[in-house]
Amino acid sequence: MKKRILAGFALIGAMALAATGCASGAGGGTASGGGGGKVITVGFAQTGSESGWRSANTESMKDAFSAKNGFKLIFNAADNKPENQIAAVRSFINQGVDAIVIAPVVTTGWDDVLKEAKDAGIPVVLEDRTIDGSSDLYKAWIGDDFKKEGETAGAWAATNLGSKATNMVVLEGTTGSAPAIDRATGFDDAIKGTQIKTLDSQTGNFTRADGKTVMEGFLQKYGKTINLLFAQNDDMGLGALDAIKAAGLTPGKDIQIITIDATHDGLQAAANGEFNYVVECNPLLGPTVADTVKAILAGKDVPKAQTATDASFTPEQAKAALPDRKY
Ligand code: GYE
Repeated sequence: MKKRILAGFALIGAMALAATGCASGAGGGTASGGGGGKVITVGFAQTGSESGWRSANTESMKDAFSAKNGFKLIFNAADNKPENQIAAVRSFINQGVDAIVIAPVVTTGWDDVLKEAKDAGIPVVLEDRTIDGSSDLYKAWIGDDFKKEGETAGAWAATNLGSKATNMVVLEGTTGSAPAIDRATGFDDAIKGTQIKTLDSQTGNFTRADGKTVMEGFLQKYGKTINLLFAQNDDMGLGALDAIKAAGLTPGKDIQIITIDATHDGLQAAANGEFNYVVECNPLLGPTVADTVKAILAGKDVPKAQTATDASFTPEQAKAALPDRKY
């Protein structure tokens, strides 16, 4: 059991996670759902449904927080609006849930509502995205290393394009979200001192539709001078493919493309030669989040941060990985 929980995760922090894996075995906690085989009620405040990554993450969470595993899940998708998400968390507090899990849309604005949860004695676990502010306000975070993903993407650009004059455009994720901030930092660090110049960088909100629209604008403005697109997720890159083709250019050749997520559709675009490099971001966080919630409610110590390990794919590697791709 322990091995399954930890597979693919690097534990940061000295405390080992001792989870039990079945609801009836999670006894010992004082929270109502923490023991004695009682159903554990969990409110999950998801960002929305902006991308293929998000669909895979929602599915993983719903599977892990299933009735079979001893949970009652109250699911909310905030349509990527911070105010909706905070309202959802407040409603979970009012309903007196046993635990709250949040995939924070943005990093800021969390202090008040997280204090309210703490005062109500409801533990909060963050999944996927991180927040700014005191780490006393939540018990644990489980997610991916966005800065490292950006660095991996930028290192590929630096190695393959950095020694010749290269004009890059960037499609950013949701403004103020941890992955948009940290992927940009990681990428920029990695291309420092190279000949890659950023012509423009705008948000495409992690969606295909906005990725296409913003890329159309870039193409109108900069035309054939663009050599490189860094899309901070697959979906924006996939939307941009339509814009690039409509402009009579060949994606992957006239404009090299780097994306992050490595969903099935992203890897397919790489296998087709349209994406040149794809960095993985593992969305299958549900089992680790569910086991962490159970451990907290059972009064056990849990690591403050658990980070998934992420691979990266050239077109050849994407071709090889596709048949077994789970999302
Ligand atoms: O990369 C993007 C999604 O927070 C890591 O959010 C996640 C990001 C992911 O919409 O596709």
